Amino acid sequence: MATPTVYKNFINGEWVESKSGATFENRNPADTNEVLGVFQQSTAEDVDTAISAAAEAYKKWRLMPAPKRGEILFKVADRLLREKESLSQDMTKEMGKVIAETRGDTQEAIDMTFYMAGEGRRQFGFTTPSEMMNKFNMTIRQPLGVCGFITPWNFPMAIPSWKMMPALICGNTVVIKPATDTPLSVVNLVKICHEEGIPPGVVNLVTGSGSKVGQPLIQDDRVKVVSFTGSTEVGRKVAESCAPKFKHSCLEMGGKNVQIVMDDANLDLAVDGAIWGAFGTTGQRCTATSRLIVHKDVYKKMVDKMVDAANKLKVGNGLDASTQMGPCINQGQLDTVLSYIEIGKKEGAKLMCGGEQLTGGDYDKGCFAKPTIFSDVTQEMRIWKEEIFGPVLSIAPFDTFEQAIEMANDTEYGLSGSIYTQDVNRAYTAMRDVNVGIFYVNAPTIGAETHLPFGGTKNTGNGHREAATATLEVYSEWKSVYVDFSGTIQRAQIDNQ
Ligand code: UN1
Repeated sequence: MATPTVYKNFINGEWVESKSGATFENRNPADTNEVLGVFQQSTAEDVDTAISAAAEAYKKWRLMPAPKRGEILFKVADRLLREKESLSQDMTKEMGKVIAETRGDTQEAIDMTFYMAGEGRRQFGFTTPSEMMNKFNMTIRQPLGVCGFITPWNFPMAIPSWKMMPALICGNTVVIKPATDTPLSVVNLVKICHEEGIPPGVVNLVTGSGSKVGQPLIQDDRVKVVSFTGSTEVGRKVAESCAPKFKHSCLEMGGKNVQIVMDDANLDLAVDGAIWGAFGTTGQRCTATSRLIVHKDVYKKMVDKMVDAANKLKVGNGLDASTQMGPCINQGQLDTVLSYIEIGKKEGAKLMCGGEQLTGGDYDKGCFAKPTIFSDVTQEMRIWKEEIFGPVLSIAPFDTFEQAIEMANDTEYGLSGSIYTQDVNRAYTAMRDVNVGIFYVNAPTIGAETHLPFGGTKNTGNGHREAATATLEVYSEWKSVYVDFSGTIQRAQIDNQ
């Protein structure tokens, strides 16, 4: 077997080894014998060097006119577009999701980069009349400094781009720690940023574990903004470590997303939506559909159709274009999925299909689970309440529309929700009353677009949004500017009485 490529950290415009001398392997979850590369097992010392580089580079980068920063991002976006296929192939190998989906992930990064490049000529503030004579008022956005990013493995390039591109266009510099399961996609992204003209020190990459790299990154006083995507449990710790310093943090965490199916819904469309929402990305999206609630009059029919469709899904290596669902990201995640299946069974939910690991032949090389459906799930069950992050769907019946809304909101999370109905009044009522950050009518819970705010209510987030112009609030602060050209002292609230 060929010796695997060694990938380095990227600090101050150079590829460098970790001072630790230690490395870790990145393996393909569809074939764990395949090592995709060896990455740096970095430590606090490497993080410190990267933050110093970012802090130094900030002095110049913040002063580069934003449209010029945008010109560089346009080049980055264009290059991502040209290399979309190879980037997506790399991503499927390290993450496992099917090639059509990794193309979508790369496309999401392209969209975000083009979008934020355009923000170089916007980032609008406003002017407003002063309450005094001969005085001019306006607002401008200002960057904050070094941003520290901890990014997940389920969207290996899209989510890093959601954080990096707005941070850069606002004039901040970046240190990113990618998930240990998917560092290659971030190496690829950072390499392109560098080669297309992002100056040394503006974007830095340090690979390694949460405890040795993530923690020192978020605790460093020179890091002014922390953006994290991952579990609610870890997000809470990130928030706690940012709080004493009043460090800004943008947290994008768990979901337990619901699809409501009314009795008047187009059932086949609802089935397509729920299958894609639940089993797309092997259920490993924060927006994945994990609860399907169905009006009692169409419940049996819907459950039967769902089971039929789930049983037909072709599970396998994502590089095969005919595969519809890839593996779980790693053995640990597969174990979590299998343990939730046991929990569901013990709690008395009805296992309708799946319910086990896929074995035999090539399946034995990877971390494959069968698409799993439980019906008759009740609101006390753990599989109703807890985020599983795998191909496990819970289905439950409801009686009235009001009950459906109550059930939809019966969760600690609030990321995404959806309703299938032909009744416009119910669609709008659900749109208003389901407590989530993203809502769909006659569409699945997954599939957000980059120019709309992305994020959730309750334990899903801390009030911030990623994507769209909403994310500029994370990466810039408002400065209100007053210019007095009266030549006299004018006292607000006093001299204008
Ligand atoms: C995530 O699951 O972490 O809306 C992100 C979607 C994708 C992004 C999901 N565009 O499903």
